[in-house]
Amino acid sequence: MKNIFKNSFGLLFCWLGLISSGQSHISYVGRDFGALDPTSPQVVVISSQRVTSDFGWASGTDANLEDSHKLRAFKFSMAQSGDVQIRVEGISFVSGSISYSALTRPAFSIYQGLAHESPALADHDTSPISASYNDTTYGAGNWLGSFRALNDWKIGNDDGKTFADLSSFTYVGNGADGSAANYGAAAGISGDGIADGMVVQTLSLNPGSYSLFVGGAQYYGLMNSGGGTGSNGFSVTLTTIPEPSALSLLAFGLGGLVMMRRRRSQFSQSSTNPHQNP
Ligand SMILES: [Ca+2]
Ligand SMILES: [Ca+2]
Repeated sequence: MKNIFKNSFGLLFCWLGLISSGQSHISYVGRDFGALDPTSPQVVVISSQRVTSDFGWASGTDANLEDSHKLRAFKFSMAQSGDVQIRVEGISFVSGSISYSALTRPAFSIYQGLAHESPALADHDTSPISASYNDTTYGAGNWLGSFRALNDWKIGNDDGKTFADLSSFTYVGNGADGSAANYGAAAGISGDGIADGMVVQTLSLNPGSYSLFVGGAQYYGLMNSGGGTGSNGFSVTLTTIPEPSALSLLAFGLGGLVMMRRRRSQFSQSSTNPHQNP
């Protein structure tokens, strides 16, 4: 990780104020949270991000999927299992002479697995192997892209020859700003009920490598009026939530009992037998 410093609360902060490039194939460049240690408090922020629509995530909840270019991919790893809080917030920001408005209804999904990374070619929705897989899996032409917000999905690069060459994303969980009134009626959406431009969810994660996809949750805006496009800004914050394990609590409790008994026994020996150790 880069630019690491400790704040006054002793938490580890890593601020990557990186401006991502324009619409591109799946990439984690500038969007790598690094290795998270769920046994210690850690906060990692990646800000000044943007997506090209306000509906990309929500469109991935229905039967015809969505183009993954309408989302942003991030990655991180976990050496051991633990709880991680994911916070995605729409933010407006200025980069150079361009002003970006805030993503109005942010949402995210987390998957085990990573996309191809350099030096391999980047994965994208219309590579021959992606198209072949989507036609076979979802029905010929019945897909806008490869992204699925609430299920496993696969996508490949232009070098892919067989389905074994595809990158696999195994669905873990999601979080969405607002309610069904904005993100639609698909089953399994973890809405936060308050449409305020921010979503926070805590997920228990197993060890492994993870991809986090962020996009907009304005499903009915898309259905009714074609959806909002342009640049929609947001930031992502990952916070580890350490928990003392049941085992360490037990060990702590037993240790305390042993200490108390030892002290009690020393006290009773010294008070009842004052001349034993002259
Ligand atoms: Ca769709
Ligand atoms: Ca919210």
